[in-house]
Amino acid sequence: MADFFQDSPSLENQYASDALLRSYLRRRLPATTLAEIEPGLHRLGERAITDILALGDEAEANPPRHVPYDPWGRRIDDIVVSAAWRALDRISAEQGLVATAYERRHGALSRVHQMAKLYLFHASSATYSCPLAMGDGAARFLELHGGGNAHARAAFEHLTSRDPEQFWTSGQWMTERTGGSDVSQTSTIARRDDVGGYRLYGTKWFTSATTSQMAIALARIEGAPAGGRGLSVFLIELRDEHGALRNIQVNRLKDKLGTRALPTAELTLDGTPATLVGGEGDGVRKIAALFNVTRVYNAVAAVSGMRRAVALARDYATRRTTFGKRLIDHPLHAETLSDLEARVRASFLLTFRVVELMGKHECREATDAERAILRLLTPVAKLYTAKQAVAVASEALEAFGGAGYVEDTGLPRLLRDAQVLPIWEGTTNVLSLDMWRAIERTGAFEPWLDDVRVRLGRTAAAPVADVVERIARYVSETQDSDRREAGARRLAFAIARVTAAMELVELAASEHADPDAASVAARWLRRDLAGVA
Ligand code: MFK
Repeated sequence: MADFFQDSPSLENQYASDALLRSYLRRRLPATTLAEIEPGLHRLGERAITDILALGDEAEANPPRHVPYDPWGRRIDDIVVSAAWRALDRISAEQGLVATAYERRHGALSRVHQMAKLYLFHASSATYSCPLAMGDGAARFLELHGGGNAHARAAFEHLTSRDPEQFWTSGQWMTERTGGSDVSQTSTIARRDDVGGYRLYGTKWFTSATTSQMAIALARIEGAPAGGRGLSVFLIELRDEHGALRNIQVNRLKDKLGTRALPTAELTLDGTPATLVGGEGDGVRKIAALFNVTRVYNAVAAVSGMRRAVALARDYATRRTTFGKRLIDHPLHAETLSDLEARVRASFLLTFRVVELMGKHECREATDAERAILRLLTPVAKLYTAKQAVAVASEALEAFGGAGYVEDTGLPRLLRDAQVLPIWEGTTNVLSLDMWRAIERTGAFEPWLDDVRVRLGRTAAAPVADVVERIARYVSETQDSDRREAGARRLAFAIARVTAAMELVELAASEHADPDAASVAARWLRRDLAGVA
């Protein structure tokens, strides 16, 4: 019997081989800006398949460990992470994965630059993108609400530093045992101390990136009213000058389905010193500045993971022979891969539309209408891309047959790590309701509708026009709140698909389109818009 060994899939430079990313950047960035940043993206695209990938694999193979006591019985609650995890932190700082957004060297387009870097980094990073997401969200929160507070200013400088010795990431401590969705039930109490600060008492149930230097936490100042309005936002520096946790006990690390390199813990705060930021009360509204950033990271992470899964599946299809020809030459397999490619592209363009608006908003260049569209599309992009990420990862694993189900291929991780994306940072249903909140409280639907109609006037996309009018009728005719709630997810998906359709069609029609842009847009209009509203 002849020996047969299957070639393993391999990856090319993640920037050079990503035709969509490159055509998107050509279209969106002035030529001089692209010329300036492209060498860095190319280098990062190479590192994403060499040293960063190796570090991500090493961090995954050496997950964090909780060491509650030192050898002599003192409670220390050390969380030991791998050298690789620490190296990913250094690389994040040096690459300016957060700093790029705040230096604003390219004005509003700095967010596009930064998220393009994150997109290249995430899939190789064993989800180091999580501490970065929360650090970036914390930076944005402090930028908006920090005022003249010296702690807040110092923390902002650390979060946005490129110096690995100075760089901080942050936790985001909202979730308690009562749940991650209804944070208005937060039971952590803040008591005033005698030096003008606060001490926090309570249990935080799901704190990701617990090795970060700081955290942004919700707590209720003693005597404040119940509900979200009675909550305030606090900045915590986790360790004292000797490195000891400040009255924080690590109860245990979570044993999670995926993101295994990422330390996620249950904590008890027992008099933890904290700085009130942004004044008393309205904590949920204020911390939204943070979680609206992490939701965009979630979407970028989703498209990054999808891109990786499809890149591997596509490469494998050129190496694997079945029934007398390569997988890629079987029309049904090729059709399956094209379908996945369309979903990645739609998700990417939807996400980067949000990134563009976010950059404009942060640089105070967004119009009222653009701010409203940003408010609407942030939950929509998060929920839609997260669901796509799970579906695409699952289909990509299937494209490897049994190998996709075997751990040492590294492939099952794609699915395990995707599954967190619809869960954290707001589930699909919670975010669908957030979309309605944006429509009802911010009047965010009409600006979106007007924008799509204007763009439709410039582009031939009849199927989109038809769906848009059905969505408009649905929103104006659905007044009953139970019916609104029950249909929220379908509406969110419809808005996502239409927004993606516009982006796909416009990119295909532009001089910067890559060779696949037109066929992907046509596929989207023919197949993926059908029956959405
Ligand atoms: C790689 C990617 C990495 C990501 C890493 C993350 C790891 C971290 C793990 C976690 O921490 S997961 C925890 C995540 N938890 C959430 O995201 C919370 C999910 N739940 C919600 O989002 C709920 O919708 C919400 C808690 C906001 C509902 O709370 P309430 O108290 O019922 O909200 P309410 O009363 O409707 O709104 C309070 C105020 O906030 C209102 O403002 P006003 O008082 O001025 O009217 C709202 O308009 C405002 N608000 C709510 N959501 C907003 C918002 N403003 C802007 N944007 C939003 N999205």
